[in-house]
Amino acid sequence: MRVDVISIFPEYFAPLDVSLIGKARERGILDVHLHQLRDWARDVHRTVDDTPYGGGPGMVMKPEPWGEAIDAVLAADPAAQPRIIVPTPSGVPFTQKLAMEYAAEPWLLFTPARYEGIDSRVMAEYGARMRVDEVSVGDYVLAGGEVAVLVMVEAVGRLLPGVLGNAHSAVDDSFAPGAMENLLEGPVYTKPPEWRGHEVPEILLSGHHGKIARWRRDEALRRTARNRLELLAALDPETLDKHDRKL
Ligand code: 6GU
Repeated sequence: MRVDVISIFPEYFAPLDVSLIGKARERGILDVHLHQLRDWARDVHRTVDDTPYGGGPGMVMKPEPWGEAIDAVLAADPAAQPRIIVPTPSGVPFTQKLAMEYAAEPWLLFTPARYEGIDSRVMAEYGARMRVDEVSVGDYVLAGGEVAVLVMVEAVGRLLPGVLGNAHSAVDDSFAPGAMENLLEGPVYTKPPEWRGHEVPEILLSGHHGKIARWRRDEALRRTARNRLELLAALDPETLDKHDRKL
């Protein structure tokens, strides 16, 4: 998968050199291209923002540098088109489902903004020619979209074939389609069996796979009810019944 990021802070993406994503890049599974938006500014000060039409606080990112930067990225492969992802707190929620959708794309282009966001005509221009998603990573406001891009690249990158080893699989993840759809994972334990007076639940030491599976599912349901009641409410009763009848 190719990933392009246009930002006024390309140095924000140093973490993509590290760990799982860093390895995926070394192995050629993920091809990341970072671009400095200011390279496409026209004036000596390399200005990328201006005051908002209609008044109000803050600054808005000018359309011209974004247009030229995006055109330059698109020219890297005229035979293909990336899915353009515009991080914004006003966007649709980024979910595991969307991460899986992005993981199936050959090319993603992220356009993280600073200030009050990008002049909306940029999204209109490219939205008329290709898929442009305005996406939010949660109901809070970040100083810019860069960290949101790190979140999305990590969530998508770990789903690419060959990135996760057998040691950890995406199948049992919270939110994974299937049995864990809309459920949070329960607690996990490792050795020693007793630590500072806290014991590992006995069932996990029993070797009884059927009972362990039932216990894990109960814990997942319990944690979901406690932390995310709205997820439990959204569970399809048929799905719930199907996976629970098996245990
Ligand atoms: Cl994608 N950007 C910013 N600036 N703030 C956010 C966000 C994105 N998602 C949640 N808050």
